[in-house]
Amino acid sequence: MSKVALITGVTGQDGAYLSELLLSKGYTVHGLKRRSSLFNTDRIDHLYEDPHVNNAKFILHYGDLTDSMNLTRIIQEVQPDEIYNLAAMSHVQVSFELPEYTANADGIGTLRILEAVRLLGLTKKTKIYQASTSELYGLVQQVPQSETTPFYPRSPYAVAKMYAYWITVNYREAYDMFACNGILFNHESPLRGETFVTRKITRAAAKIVLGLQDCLYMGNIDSQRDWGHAKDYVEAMYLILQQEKPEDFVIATGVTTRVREFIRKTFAFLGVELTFTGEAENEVGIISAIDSARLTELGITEGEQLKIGTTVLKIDPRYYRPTEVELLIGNPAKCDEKLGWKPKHTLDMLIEDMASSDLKLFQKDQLLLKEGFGILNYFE
Ligand code: NDP
Ligand code: GDR
Repeated sequence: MSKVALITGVTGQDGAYLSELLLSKGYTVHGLKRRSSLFNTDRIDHLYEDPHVNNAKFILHYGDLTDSMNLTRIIQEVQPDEIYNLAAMSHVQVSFELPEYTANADGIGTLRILEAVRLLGLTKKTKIYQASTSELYGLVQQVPQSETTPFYPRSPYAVAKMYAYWITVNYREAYDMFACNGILFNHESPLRGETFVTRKITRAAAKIVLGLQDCLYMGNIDSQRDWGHAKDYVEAMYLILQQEKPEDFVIATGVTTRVREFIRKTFAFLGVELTFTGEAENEVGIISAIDSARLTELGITEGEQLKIGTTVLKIDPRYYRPTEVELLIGNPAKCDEKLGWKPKHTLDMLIEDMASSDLKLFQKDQLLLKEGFGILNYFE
């Protein structure tokens, strides 16, 4: 009998990679997706199976973390061996604008799943993975951050996730459930949501070199993040639920990088050298060299504004957060020792993957525009 997994947040970045991984291991995968007025399954369309076919291995259900009855019914129907609770309002800055909803979905949503498993009498059958986050560490207490570092959350998102973290620990201890937190540091990919910083940068850099965008507007480019590749991180999620004992794990690379360095490396990959000048809100990024051979190698038809001396990056305080998390660097000692997990991608490999994927995406748009089909109309 193949194992059965239920993934909440299946339409998100991690949901897509985790579905691929579990299907490749022979699981039957049930996914919870939200109703939306437009299709929201782009990231998992390649996994779609016609529901009219018998023995489908990938099955989607409408659901929402704010609806207890819906969650209880689906868990009852699916009888999962493993639940991966990945659904969340996951944008830190947006959580300042939607604090109550974030608390409901990200905090109480986790309780709803744990309680459903308990009430349905599945505590001995169903293992639960909770998507916890390095944002819990917030204001720097000690670095590198490990499983024993104290939490100091700095956003409504992080505070909601802190509730989710502790309620997972509490249900494990109170009801002897196999419920674990993966405290994952930032992980990115070509499937990353467009408004997270890495994807915003790789998209903008690709558009700028193709002449489809003039300028990239950024917030705090001095914060530091421990960035890994989402493909590697979903393997860690799986491994956490395959352990003998339920435990919480930090998943990180152990390397931290400033946002400005991510920007510099992305442009460099695309053949453009950026130099930063000025202070604070007046800081700008200016093109200081162009590697024409590299542009040709990448098939880039240079945009007209791609000239030395052009300003392509400005700071917009609109993107500053009311409270910022300045420095994240994880200590991966425990996941290395107990899970045997190590990241396979370096930061340079991640940037290459993301920037080449976005370059291809916008080269297609450039071609369509040249042939008179469509207009560029992306909200940033
Ligand atoms: P995404 O934002 O890409 O995906 C979030 C998913 O949750 C989407 O499928 C979204 O649906 C769904 N969702 C949002 N609100 C609800 C709701 N109320 N009910 C049901 N589904 C909902 O996030 P990631 O894939 O990057 O992250 C996965 C999880 O891991 C999240 O919980 C995130 O907070 C956490 N995390 C992420 C890290 C990262 O660096 N990526 C690091 C640490 C933790 P829709 O597609 O309809 O919007
Ligand atoms: P983060 O990711 O807040 O770490 O949360 P994000 O990519 O949004 O920000 C990283 C850092 O970049 C700075 N920054 C900007 N961020 C965005 N989004 N847009 C900008 O224009 C910009 N300019 C500078 C931010 O201030 C921040 O310091 C992510 C999410 O996936 C969470 O769900 C997850 O829990 C954590 O990672 C770990």
